[in-house]
Amino acid sequence: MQRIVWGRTTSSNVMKVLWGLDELGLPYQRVDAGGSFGGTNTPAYRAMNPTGLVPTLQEGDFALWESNAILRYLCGTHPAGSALWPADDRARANIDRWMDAQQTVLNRPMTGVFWGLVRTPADKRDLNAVAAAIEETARAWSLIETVLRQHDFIAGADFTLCDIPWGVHAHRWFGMQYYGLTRPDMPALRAWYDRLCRRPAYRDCVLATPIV
Ligand SMILES: N[C@@H](CCC(=O)N[C@@H](CS)C(=O)NCC(=O)O)C(=O)O
Repeated sequence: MQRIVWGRTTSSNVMKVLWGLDELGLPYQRVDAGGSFGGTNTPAYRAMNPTGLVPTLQEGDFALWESNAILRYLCGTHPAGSALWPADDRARANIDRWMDAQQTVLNRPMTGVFWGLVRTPADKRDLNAVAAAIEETARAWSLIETVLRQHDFIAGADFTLCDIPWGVHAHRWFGMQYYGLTRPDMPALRAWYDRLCRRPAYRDCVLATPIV
């Protein structure tokens, strides 16, 4: 069965799905969509994904949107997924909780930092607003710093599904140009990011894409 990921590689939410597919060793085709590629406002695309956003996963006549739901679906339907998303209820709930927190706690302030620094033209850049967003984003990252002081990955000793949503944003957090603005030092977070950088799938699906 043909598996298609709709979405541009520069989208953090698309990166999550590509990284997850690579970790699971699942083949797929990718079709550029969203951003300057467009294509997300057509009736055919909206029938698959009524939000008009990316990514969308398509497998035959089945289509799924919401990046974290796609990651869980991929793990749930493939044997290798049990290492990343174990069946044990409490282990799984812990992973799901951290995945949700990326969307509910990190995403909004992190978007403020990323758009303020990267996707805003230099003459319109508001460094005071970005500094406030950095402060709020750092509070979100400090949740991760706390658990990473106890173990190598977010949910425990091993890499699991919840490292993916946060890991995509870690590359931006460490890789953006800050124009003199500072971030608090978080050594456990940095060590975890360095650990992720040694994973081939992270290198191919996240590090290889410019922060734009
Ligand atoms: N909660 C959704 C958010 C999807 C989303 O906001 N996607 C952005 C890219 S990261 C998008 O489609 N932006 C418009 C576009 O690229 O055309 C998810 O996790 O999949």
